[in-house]
Amino acid sequence: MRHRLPLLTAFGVVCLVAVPGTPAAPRAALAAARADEPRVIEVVAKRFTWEPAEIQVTVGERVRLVLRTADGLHGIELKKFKIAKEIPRGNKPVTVEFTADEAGRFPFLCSEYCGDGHDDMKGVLVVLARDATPAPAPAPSDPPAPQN
Ligand SMILES: [Cu+2]
Repeated sequence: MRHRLPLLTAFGVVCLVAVPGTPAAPRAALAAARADEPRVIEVVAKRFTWEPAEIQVTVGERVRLVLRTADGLHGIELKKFKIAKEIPRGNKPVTVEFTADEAGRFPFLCSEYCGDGHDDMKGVLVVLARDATPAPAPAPSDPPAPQN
């Protein structure tokens, strides 16, 4: 009966090898994280404009605005998405994040008085409906059915 032990050991090794490898879960999680990454848009506030003054995103998109001032203190106010944030002097940007969950044109303005042109310091966030973006040409359909 001594010869049985090596046989059992061999059987065990085969079983271990036959167990399927770990599923690609980490890879899937990484892909999901990438899909959640916000669209990052850099915006510069300066007397008395926004650059860019028009920001375009697509409805449903997660948006991160990285805001910087080119001169003194400004602030962004985008009521539609409940955004109000000071943009302090200096090179350090401030960020705001939101989900553009409704299509339309939404004005934003400067919330900190910055001089004579302050009231003209307006921008607009354009949230495009999904079907408003140019779609790729449709793939050629199946050949027409034979006519009888
Ligand atoms: Cu201002």
